[in-house]
Amino acid sequence: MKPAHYVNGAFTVAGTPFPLCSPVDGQEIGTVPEASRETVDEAVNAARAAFQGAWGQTGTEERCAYLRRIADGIEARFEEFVAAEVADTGKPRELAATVDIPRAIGNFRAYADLAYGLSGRAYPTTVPAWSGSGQALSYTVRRPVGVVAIIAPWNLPLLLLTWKVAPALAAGNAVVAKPSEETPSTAALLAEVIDAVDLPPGAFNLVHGHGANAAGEHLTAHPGVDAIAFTGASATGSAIMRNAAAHVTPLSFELGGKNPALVFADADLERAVEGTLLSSFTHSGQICLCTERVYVQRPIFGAFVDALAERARQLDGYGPMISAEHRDKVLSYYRLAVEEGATVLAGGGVPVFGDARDGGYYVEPTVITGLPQTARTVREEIFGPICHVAPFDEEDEAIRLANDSPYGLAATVWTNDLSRAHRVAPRIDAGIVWVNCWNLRDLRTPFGGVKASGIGREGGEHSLDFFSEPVNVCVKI
Ligand code: NAD
Ligand code: 6OD
Repeated sequence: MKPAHYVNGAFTVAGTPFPLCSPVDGQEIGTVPEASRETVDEAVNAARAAFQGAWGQTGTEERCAYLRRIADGIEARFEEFVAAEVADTGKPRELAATVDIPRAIGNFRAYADLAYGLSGRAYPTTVPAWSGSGQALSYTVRRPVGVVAIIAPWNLPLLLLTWKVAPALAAGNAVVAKPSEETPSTAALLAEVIDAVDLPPGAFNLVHGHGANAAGEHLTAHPGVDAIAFTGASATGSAIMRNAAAHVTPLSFELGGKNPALVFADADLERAVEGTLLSSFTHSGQICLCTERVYVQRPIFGAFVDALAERARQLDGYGPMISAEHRDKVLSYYRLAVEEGATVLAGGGVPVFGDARDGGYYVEPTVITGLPQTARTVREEIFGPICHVAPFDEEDEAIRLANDSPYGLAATVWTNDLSRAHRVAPRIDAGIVWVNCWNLRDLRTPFGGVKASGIGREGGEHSLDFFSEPVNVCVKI
């Protein structure tokens, strides 16, 4: 694999190449060009020219047609996209083929529909005597923000990139996108699809490379960027914010999480166990929405924790951590948990497969108990297949424990008591609360976090709001 930058409608591999390694066996599978500051400049300048030129002249209908053609183009190369996502991330093919790539296609179709269906507001206004009396009409139109920088992480590479690219283009912006250095391949394929649908040159640009002191930082600190949409770690968000402050660049941030699950004694036990297995271990815990803290009401604590640990021990076919560095971070938390006094009920180490995967970055699905709420393992985002299970007695206590976190992205509530579900959900510090389910995503709904988990909301009209500026026009009649 040799992913290329896409700048001003042309592919280039300018820049020092760095190796791309498979997380499955650690072997090199390709090289990626590191975009220099000059390449980033070219991309931003191309985006500006497109915004002021042909792309800026397009109407909503035309842009929505482009989005639909991009969706069709990904669909036509579906297997290639799936293979590239699996190669970069090591995730099970099933996940890429049922979530990542279909959702990327869905993002373009959803934003074509949403942008086409948008309407402005109008306010008939009575004109005061001092202004001449009579009537006026105030109405709101949207205009694109301009050149937007989009920075994506490695866990759901194409899904999360297109979740921003689709609304940004739909709203009429010109885009410079940077995927994670760990997972550049599906973004590079997306550039090929976009090239094939003849989007005006410069409307979409793609640069590859690292973050700090590299392409990501050159892009987000660039004075020619009018808005930044970023998904990644909270610490990276702080670094981007510092750079963005210099130009007061608007930000949309989807950041880290330490998501709680609350399991009440009235819940369907089996459903709660299977749901928690899914929410803690899907993609080996490398989804920002994954559960890392489980609070279970005391009467069912023993039965729940035994069943969850048993099911975690049975898991197979799971994927690796994205990199050796991330595997080492996750394993350092496995060790820390024990040092902090945890009881390990399942996993806690590195699996031995007896094949090429032993050269990869796997860790075991892990269930622990026995830590105080103050333990670092319970407070810090690990982003791996581990959850800590603790008991609680009262509903208020469960809510207090859930909210006792610097993060506030997502939460899951397991209960058969309808009143309890409605009572508890809005009291949790989170942007998304699932009741008796997890990661059920209607693309029209708001998505985002509170506290250190983010700034703003994406999803549905929220993304279109970020990627456009409302202008109020007041006409005296
Ligand atoms: P990361 O923050 O290390 O990297 C994300 C992206 O930012 C990459 O493209 C990287 O190159 C770039 N980057 C890094 N430093 C930068 C800098 N100083 N300036 C500009 N760009 C920079 O995150 P990651 O390791 O790729 O992803 C895992 C993290 O992302 C976890 O914390 C996870 O919770 C979070 N995440 C959040 C969401 C969400 O929707 N809230 C979704 C997925 C992942
Ligand atoms: O499904 C989505 O729309 C979405 N934004 C998922 C985010 C997952 C974070 O890792």
